[in-house]
Amino acid sequence: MADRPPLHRRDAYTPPPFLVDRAFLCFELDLAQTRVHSRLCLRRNPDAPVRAGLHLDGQDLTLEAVALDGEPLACGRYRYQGDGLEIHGAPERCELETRVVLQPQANTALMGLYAAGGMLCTQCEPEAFRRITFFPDRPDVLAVFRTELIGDPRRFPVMLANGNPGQREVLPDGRHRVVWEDPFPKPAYLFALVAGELEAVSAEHVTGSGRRVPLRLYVEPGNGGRGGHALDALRRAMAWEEARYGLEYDLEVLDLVAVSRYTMGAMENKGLLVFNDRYLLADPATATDRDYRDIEALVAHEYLHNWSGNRVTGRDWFQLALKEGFTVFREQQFVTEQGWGGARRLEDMQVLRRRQFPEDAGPLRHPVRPAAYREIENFYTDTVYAKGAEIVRMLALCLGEARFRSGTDRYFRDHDGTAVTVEDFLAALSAATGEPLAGFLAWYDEAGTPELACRGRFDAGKGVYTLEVRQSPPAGGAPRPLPLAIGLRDADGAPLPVCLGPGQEGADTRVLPITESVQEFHCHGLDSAPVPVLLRGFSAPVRLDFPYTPDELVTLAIHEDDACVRWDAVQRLVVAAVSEPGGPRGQAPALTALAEAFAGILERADAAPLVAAELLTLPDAGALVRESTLDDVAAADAALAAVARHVVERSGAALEAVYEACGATAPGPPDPQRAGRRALRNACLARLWHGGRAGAFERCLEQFRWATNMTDRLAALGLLAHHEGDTVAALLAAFRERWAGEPLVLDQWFAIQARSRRADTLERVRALCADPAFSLEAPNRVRALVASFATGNPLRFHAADGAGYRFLADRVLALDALNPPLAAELLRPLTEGHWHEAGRRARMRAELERVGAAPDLSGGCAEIVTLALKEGEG
Ligand code: B3K
Ligand code: ZN
Repeated sequence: MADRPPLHRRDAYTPPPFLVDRAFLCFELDLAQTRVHSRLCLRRNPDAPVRAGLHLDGQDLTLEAVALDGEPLACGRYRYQGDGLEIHGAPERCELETRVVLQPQANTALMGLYAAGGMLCTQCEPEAFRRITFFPDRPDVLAVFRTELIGDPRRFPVMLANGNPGQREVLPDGRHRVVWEDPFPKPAYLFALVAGELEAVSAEHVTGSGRRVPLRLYVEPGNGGRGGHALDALRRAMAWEEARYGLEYDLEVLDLVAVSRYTMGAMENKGLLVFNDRYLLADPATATDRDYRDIEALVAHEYLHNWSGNRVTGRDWFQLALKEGFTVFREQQFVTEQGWGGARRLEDMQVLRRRQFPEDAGPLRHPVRPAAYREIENFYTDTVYAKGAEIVRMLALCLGEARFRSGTDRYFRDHDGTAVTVEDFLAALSAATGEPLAGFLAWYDEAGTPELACRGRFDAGKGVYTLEVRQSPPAGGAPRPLPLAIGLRDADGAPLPVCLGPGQEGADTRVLPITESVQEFHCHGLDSAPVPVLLRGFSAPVRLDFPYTPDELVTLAIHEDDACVRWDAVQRLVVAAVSEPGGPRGQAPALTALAEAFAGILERADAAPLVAAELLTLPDAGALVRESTLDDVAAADAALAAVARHVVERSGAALEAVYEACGATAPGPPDPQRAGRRALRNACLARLWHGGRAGAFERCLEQFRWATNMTDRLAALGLLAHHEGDTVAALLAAFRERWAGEPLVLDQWFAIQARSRRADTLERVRALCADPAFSLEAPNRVRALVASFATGNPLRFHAADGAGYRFLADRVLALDALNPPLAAELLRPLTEGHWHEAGRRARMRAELERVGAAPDLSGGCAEIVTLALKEGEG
């Protein structure tokens, strides 16, 4: 294994020795060789306790010249090695000029400045500005940037950077020059530039205070027609933030750019949001409902970062959740309030339960605010993002809407233009509300998922139902504060008021403040023992233990209004059904109850079709292995198949009826109703297919042939692709030919085949790796094929002989030389051995060891291998 990167510790923070007041950058753009001139106005930081020397981060830069206060520096006055530039004897205030050369076209890591097709773009978060020029590349150094771009007008007719557009001119040599001024101090990770032949789609937002802000979305020529949905979402997000948080956009223009070669989803650079084109461009012919929804959410997310992240940023990367958790929470609020309601909250819960809880229980677990890291790229995780958002949600729920808003007002006002910590955030909320919130620090600083064990007892004489709540914090820590939202229902599912004191007014939902290890709550005025509805709206990210009977779960699954509670009830029934003694056939009560729940869900599916679609979707074998006592994927898959058959035996006709009733829907951007009908229809189709309903294959064929939109077409093709034979082979070939010119659709073609249940899928995936349309240099394609196989096909990825693991490890090794962050992401499924029986566990471990032994392994992959192997030893 290569040398591991050093360990960074949160408690070792020291303020930067030098600050940068102004940064003047000039780029002479060229795909092969870009020259960067930088002039930094530096000054010693009066708040730095130690008088350390001047060090600027820099990586893989070809240094051509360096000057201090106008004088070229002799060799002995500076040292450029490995991680940056050391200036000896720098005065208290100085101007440092450097000139470096970059090779964007050779940059396959897609960090820093790189070429994507014919255009140039940047990605700097977290630590890639140092691949562009020398700079104190840490988020607590905020500078005012002026960026000058010079380029050939034929190759780079459009040249964008952060801030407001300034002077523009044609130079005597024919190149053109554009100046961008960003008046807001920002850390280097928010720097961006984009240049190329791009087409703009424009719109406008008029802010609450009456400023007209032109919005421009830049795409490759010909793609202009696909930007409408993103621009519409952007305008809604801008208006929403003004109304909900009282915050306006602050620059004269706002630009968004779609890039086809982009490792992540998007980036919130100040005034210049850059997106993976998959999350920006959509038209009714090629995009699925999922695509439309992802675009709406991500455009809002990046926009909302302008305040939660840009105007107020984090002091160091340990505080990443300060901007990400808060922004994900605000994105969730926005999407929910755009009409997606409970369906979005259910998705949030699924991310926690399906991805974050396992992460928090595995070898890569870490606190929302880690105590230490080696490679910060490895910490853009569900824990930081999704659990980080849950903490903010709990704070908002505990404080109530108005008080939470007064707290966020205070936070943005007091910390505008600075880099702060989680403590500062909690202190601002506390100061504005008078509420002590320090207890929430444990949520940020301790890993693991707390468990709430609830027990109820009914005193028929008094008509009182007592709920006892016991909290077990992970690793035996102190109890954490959390809001437990509860309701009550009678045995038929009718809602009962919750009265927490004799004679008190009842409410449908009450939020119980949990602060101790054991607490009791008394619900008064009841005639009979109620069914408790616990954790409504998934009010806290905890595991819930309650001894529900199968009948009670059926009641909740069918009659409860809250999507999260309903989904939880169905999952409990599924886990119970596959674990029942004697297998899932026969007189098994959980299985019978599950079938009854499905029948009831289908009956009232109309009311919330998106939610119903989720309720009717069974977990896959991988999720089941994590959530039940089964540890053999093949056995879990077989158990699920048996459950699916039983459900279809009981509800086949109802599934067909709902399928037909949803009917074919017109194409077009999905509103919740239209998307709901399509999702429900496709969930029914999947159930019929998995449950072996006669005629299901033909129904899939029919839907595929006559689909008017990509959502229905891909749903059908995804099921058909499980089949061998000429009919399906011909369909797949025709689909590929029809959509060959649409990379985003072609990604789906790769993904569908990677997820196929066919016994020869791994062989076919290997063959697809050699397809001319596949490239390890295209992140979207790599995810479509390799990640879809490793995370979307548990049955074949976890083949007992370990061939799936070997395949993944080989791809990781090949990719690591090109794009280390993506390689580290792909490696993660190999760290999940602890869920599996000994054979698979050993095979995963062997592959991890093989990856770990690679001589030039990146620091990111090395960190993951080390953590996973260390855990296995224990
Ligand atoms: N802040 C970026 C993520 C950067 C990831 C670097 N590997 C996008 C976002 O969360 O909005
Ligand atoms: Zn973000």
